[in-house]
Amino acid sequence: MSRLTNKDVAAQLRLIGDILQIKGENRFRVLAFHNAAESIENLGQDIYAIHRVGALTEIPGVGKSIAEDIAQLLDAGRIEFLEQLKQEVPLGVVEMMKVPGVGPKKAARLWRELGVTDIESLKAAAEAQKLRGLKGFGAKTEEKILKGIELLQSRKEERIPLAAARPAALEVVAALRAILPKTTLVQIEPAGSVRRWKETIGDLDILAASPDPDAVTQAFRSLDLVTEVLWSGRTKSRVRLINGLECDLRVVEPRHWGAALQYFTGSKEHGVAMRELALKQGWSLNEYGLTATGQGDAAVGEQRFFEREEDVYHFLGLDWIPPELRENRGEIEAAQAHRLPRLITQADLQGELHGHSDWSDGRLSIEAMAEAARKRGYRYWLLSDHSAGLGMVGGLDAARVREQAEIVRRLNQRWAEQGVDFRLLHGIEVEIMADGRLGLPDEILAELDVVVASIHSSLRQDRETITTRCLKALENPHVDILGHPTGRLLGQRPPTELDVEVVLQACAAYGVVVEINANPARLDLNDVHARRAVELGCKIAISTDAHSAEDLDLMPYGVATARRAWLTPDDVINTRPLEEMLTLLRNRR
Ligand code: DGT
Ligand code: CA
Ligand code: CA
Ligand code: ZN
Repeated sequence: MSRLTNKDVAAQLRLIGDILQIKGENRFRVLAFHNAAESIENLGQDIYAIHRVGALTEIPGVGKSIAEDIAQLLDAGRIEFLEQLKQEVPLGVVEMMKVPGVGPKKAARLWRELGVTDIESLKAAAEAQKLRGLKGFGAKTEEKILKGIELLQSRKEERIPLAAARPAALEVVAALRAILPKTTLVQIEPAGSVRRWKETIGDLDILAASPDPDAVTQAFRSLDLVTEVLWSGRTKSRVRLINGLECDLRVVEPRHWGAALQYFTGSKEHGVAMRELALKQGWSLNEYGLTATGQGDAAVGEQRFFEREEDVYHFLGLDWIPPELRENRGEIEAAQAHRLPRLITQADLQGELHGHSDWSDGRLSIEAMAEAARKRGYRYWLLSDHSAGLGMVGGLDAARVREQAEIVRRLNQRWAEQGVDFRLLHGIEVEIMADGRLGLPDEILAELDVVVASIHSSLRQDRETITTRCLKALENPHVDILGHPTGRLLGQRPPTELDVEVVLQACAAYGVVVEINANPARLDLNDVHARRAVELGCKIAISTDAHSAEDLDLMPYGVATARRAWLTPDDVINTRPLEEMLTLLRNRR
């Protein structure tokens, strides 16, 4: 039997309460289960440890009979009473209570009188206008329920791009820091998928440490950024923000900060693996700390708390694991062997290798873009406007490319005379046309410092056609970098059918560098593909594909994707000084 968390136990008790509610049982009996669930979820201790010393009834809200249910669950993996209840009421009926506008009474009647057993059949019944036949239900109720189902289903699927979610989380954190003194708000950080820099976000999770949780929760609920308080207790609350995102806040005592941050950063899979590792060492790990199980050296029930997250990892014999790696993709084993990669950081980058000016679809002049890149500390920047052959207005033909070359030459000359350590590289983002030919002839490509090739047109070709098309382009010895390989736009356009594995193998064989496009709408390659690319022997370029000065500030999203792909500075060519980078490109085949 797998070990349950406090949260799992709470969920089972809550389910009992929910079923009793549908059965129309006494309100206080229902409340007893719901309160016990709440109390166990907020417990500062592992429930197994409490059970072992026979102290379940000492948990607030847990009486003798509920304690027996919990004991059954912990010892035998199931609660008899709940098993019986499940025979009586289908779980789908309980699920129906999640639909806004459907409470226990309605759910029970829909089930008993219409034979509706889950959300899907409820939807079908409402669409067939069968609800209005029931006493007390009208066309209005029907409509409301259908809307509720739609809302529920859209909410479930909707994930927000990180670039929309992350600033909101930081804003909440900053707003609370501004209101509360440091003595009240000892710590506060975004946790969950935002801290892991996952490319899309389900909801925001913010963790705070405070000796006065009420004050923090109060302040949180009354922020201007909050439109609706969805749920609020003393240490936990959930709100909707003005941008529509839902945001959880959890407040813990400062001595629990380390374990809580570890827990709420996730991912769930990483957390599960960490708990298994702790158990092997005789400790039960939860969001409060470690409790000795008695299987190791420490005495049963002995506890360890950690003010710093690093110390949780260190205590278990691991190096601290950067949040971007916490997806249970081998990071725990690597941390145990002290073999975690030295992940790339923004500071490692010396320049960028993909960007646009107003010669194609960028907003600024060549000089202004180059100056913007220089201001951000880069030593080089690749001007790579679109080529003709893309069916796009302003795509550059051979003559325009040569005109640009002259401008680039003059700018570089000026910086050299002024002793400025910056070099504007001249390149192109050449279109890989539908048949795999490139948008400009070879003799022009040969004149450029760096050639980025990418696909923007005929994106719906089938797998074989688009893969062959891409492979043909990669064979061209002038192609240095494959830009945003899959063409996806997060939340707007799916990736092309491209066979990424085959294309990455070709890139490795030809020495074509693969791009991580840092624009948060793209993040293309994604983390998984980028990791695979390096495994196959490819080098990576991380670039923002900037069309304006502000776009250059999107680089952290690209760096995060690279970090989630386990990349070191050595895997990325634009960490190299200019000459070394160019030599690498020249000698690659
Ligand atoms: P999201 O919101 O879908 O983008 O992804 P997360 O990772 O932010 O997930 P969320 O918001 O459900 O939970 C936040 C963190 O809390 C999660 O990363 C780990 C922790 N957590 C939540 N539920 C569980 C659970 O059932 N087991 C474990 N081990 N951890 C959990
Ligand atoms: Ca979340
Ligand atoms: Ca959450
Ligand atoms: Zn571009």
